[in-house]
Amino acid sequence: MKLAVLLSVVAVCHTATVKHERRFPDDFIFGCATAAYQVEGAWNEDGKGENIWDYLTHTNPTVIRDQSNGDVAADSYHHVERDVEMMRELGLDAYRFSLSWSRILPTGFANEVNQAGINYYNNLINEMLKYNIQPIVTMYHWDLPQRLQELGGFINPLIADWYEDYAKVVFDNFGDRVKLWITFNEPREICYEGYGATGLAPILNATGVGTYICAKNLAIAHAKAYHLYNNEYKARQGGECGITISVNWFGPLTDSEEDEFAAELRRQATWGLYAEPIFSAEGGFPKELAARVAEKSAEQGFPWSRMPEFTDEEKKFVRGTSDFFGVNHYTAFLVSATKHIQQHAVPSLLDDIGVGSYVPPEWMKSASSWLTLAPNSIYNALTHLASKYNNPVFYITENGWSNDPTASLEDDDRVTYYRAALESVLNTLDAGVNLKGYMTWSLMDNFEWLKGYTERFGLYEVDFSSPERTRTPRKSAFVYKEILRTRTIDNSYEPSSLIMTIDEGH
Ligand code: PNW
Repeated sequence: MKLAVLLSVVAVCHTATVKHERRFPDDFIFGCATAAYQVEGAWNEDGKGENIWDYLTHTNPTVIRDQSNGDVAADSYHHVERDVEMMRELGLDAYRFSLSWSRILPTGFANEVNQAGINYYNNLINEMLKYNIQPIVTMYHWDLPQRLQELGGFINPLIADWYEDYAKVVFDNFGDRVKLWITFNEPREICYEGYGATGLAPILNATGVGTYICAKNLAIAHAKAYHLYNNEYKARQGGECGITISVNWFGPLTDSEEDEFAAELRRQATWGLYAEPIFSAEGGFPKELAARVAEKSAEQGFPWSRMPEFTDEEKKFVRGTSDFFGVNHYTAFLVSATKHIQQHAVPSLLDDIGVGSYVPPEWMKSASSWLTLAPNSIYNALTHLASKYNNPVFYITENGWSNDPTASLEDDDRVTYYRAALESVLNTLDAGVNLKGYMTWSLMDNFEWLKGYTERFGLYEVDFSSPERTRTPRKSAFVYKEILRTRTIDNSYEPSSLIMTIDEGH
């Protein structure tokens, strides 16, 4: 017995001395993320107005895989205390959530402010601040007030003014306590999936046209909110304002010049379209992509390029308007100029670039068709962005893994994914990238857009059949908590049970 103890002590000391432990800096911000429509529920309570997801799910339920909706979702509107308790259990530094525009401005316009909506967010923010959990607030996560959609949504250039009016209400009400603002979550998903395809509301499917118009109007709306904050609030409130763009990694399938260029075109079409006007020195849309769309448009008989241009004045107004680069990162794809090419609608963004993409079968698969575990993809994406855009401050504002609703609480695949992702974060930090924080998607299971409740991303499982929407931590929650507590990744750590507690000081 004594010998066994001694041997295990020796073994522990031995591994501790030989293992070179890489640490996350003490001021590195760890958090979790959610979004209003996906968790809040209370879709028509206390004066909230209708938004495009209420409208889509109610009028066209068959487009949702399980015909569900976010009417109740995880019911976070009624569970502020429990949600903050989970943040304390995990020991989070920050929580990223989004504001529902139509909960705050039921008509979309700033003529009428819904005080009950303001109260809900005030309660949430104040409850978080009691425990030193920093609010990171997304001002728009895909839930446009339906009335504004009827006026054209992001196709109407007036969206920039409507958005600025909304931003003012938001800064006035919450800016005393919120120090990190994200104007928009994922312009690509708003503009491409929403306007250029059928992946998200309003499923407009204006292929080859809608995406580009939306991209320009959204950039200007973002810049208006940024300038408003910078000119009228920043000195007094002292926060930062930026944008979050989805940046998956697109590398070349081979090292041929053709594949390198194909990958570059794919990057420009997927995130350059949204990043370049804001983060590049020259401003405006990415050049090779703009040339390609102009050429294709001419071939197709359009009297103008389907991709609008920014005037010099607009370029100046938009460039440099982000205090940080928020990155939502999940996965990677390999891009080829000649292989894996598919047919696409004409005109469309994918037809414009005409490249193929490939996912090696050995990359671990999630419950989501687009999501695999790609090796070191955070490092690949962030080092690329850092060298392209002069190493701005970065936050990873989402990163996560989906599994099946029937999967066990012992979500080993998610644990594997998060450990690999966080190793890649450490590689990124070692390379000198100015990365300040990392947030998982998601704190809890939620309404996964057109996939309804069939794909689960939570560190906490939510029981959507219980009236209380009971939240239960998965194994990944314990592993994430241990990484935050120790600031290191210990691949051999196993939680002794799945019983969660709040550590002292949280
Ligand atoms: C994000 N991709 O969207 C969103 O911000 C969340 O609301 C969503 O629930 C989460 O990811 C999981 O899907 C993404 O194509 C959309 O790689 C598309 C991609 C990634 C994330």
